[in-house]
Amino acid sequence: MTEIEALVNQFPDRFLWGAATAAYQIEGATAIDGRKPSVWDTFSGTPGRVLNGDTGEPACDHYHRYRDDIKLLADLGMKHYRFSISWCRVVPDGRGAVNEAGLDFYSRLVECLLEYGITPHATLFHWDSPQALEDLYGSWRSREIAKDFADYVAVTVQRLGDRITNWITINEIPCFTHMGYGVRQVPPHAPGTIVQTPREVWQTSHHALLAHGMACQAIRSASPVPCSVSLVDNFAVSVPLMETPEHVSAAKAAFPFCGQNGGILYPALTGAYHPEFLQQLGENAPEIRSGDLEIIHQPIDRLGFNIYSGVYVRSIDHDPGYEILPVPPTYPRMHMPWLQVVPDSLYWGVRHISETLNLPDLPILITENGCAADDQLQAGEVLDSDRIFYLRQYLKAAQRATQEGYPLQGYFVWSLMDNFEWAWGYDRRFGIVYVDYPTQQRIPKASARYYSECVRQNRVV
Ligand code: GCO
Repeated sequence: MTEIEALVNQFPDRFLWGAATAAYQIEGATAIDGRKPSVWDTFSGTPGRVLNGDTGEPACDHYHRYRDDIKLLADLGMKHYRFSISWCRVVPDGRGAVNEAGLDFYSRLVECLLEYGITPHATLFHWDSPQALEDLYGSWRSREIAKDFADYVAVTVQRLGDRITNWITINEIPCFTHMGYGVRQVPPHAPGTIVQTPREVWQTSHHALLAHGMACQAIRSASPVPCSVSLVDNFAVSVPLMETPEHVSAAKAAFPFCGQNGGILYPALTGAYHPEFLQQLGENAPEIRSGDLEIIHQPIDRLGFNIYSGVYVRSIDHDPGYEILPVPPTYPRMHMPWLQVVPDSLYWGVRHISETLNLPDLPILITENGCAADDQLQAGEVLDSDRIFYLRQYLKAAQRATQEGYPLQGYFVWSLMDNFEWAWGYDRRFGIVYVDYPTQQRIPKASARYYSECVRQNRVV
């Protein structure tokens, strides 16, 4: 390595490296040991909802193969692992009776991670809400879900909190609310409920914010030891078309108005919906009861940032002073319609938290970054140079953020292995490890070797 390479590509000491997965996407075993259906079982079991009729069964059969998968993680040199706990394994009806067999599974999983010296980071909700609560009160449409979620969280943390000290309340509120409920259209994500007004959709994300806040309180009171509490969001990132002062200002001005940022990230991190954003929502704004924002705005120890792509913004000389640019047809993208390659989105996402939201001391973890590629298994190998290209660019953006002193503390690749990619079923592969579904064989792709080497050297290779 030349001196320049060392300087340019090195991550700080103690940078945390890992891989991420989620319960419904890998576990399978959907109907054993007391687990009851989640909304994703119902959704994927409904013809026409998921590509090729794929369901969460058997996924990667991780429920039975977790020991081998953790050994694989260790072989790849991972020191951190982000996974999710399935609410409907632990409290199968969503409220009430606790299922010991469900908790036991996660207990065994954590034991195994610790045996290999891998630190667990547990997400308490990654979209698989109990179907029973959908039947009872329409899950996220009801305020009641926040309390039920907090109760499940308390039980889980009481039981596992001696060994798990990195907790994530909820993964990506925009996806299971704004993509799970739609106005006069079939929403692509579970529960897939068609509602009448955007206000009803905003109400579901407001309830999810409340659930996050109450879960933070539940974790802190239930944990037997000091722990770290995070929210994971996939906030939309405005990237300046050029790094000149006027375009940077435009990107900052646009940030609250990108995606749902002003109505999800802002209340969670600042304790208020972004005022102009709320004004723009007008009659579509959710009902916000007095005291809600205090509950929502809990102190968190870190922000988890899931980043795949971003939007370019330029400065314009008339109101509102910025323009969010459309994506040109030939813009490079990976194997998903929405997956434009915008490596700078990682850097700018981190910087927006520090500067645009003015939270320079809030540590950030990249809790997901990765891509789908049209992987070909040939002669026992997957030579996914396209995924390596993607990862290298994003890792360079991460390294830049650390070098400039932004509090980016770690990176988890999405995903450890190919898995159930929601409405796309098994058709799209995001893993650094190939899963041959008929045999359940795991085959590390070239990108797994690549990533493993970055981890080993603590730099972009
Ligand atoms: C996400 C999800 C993952 C997806 C990944 C690729 O948090 O969006 O956490 O479950 O599989 O993002 O789409």
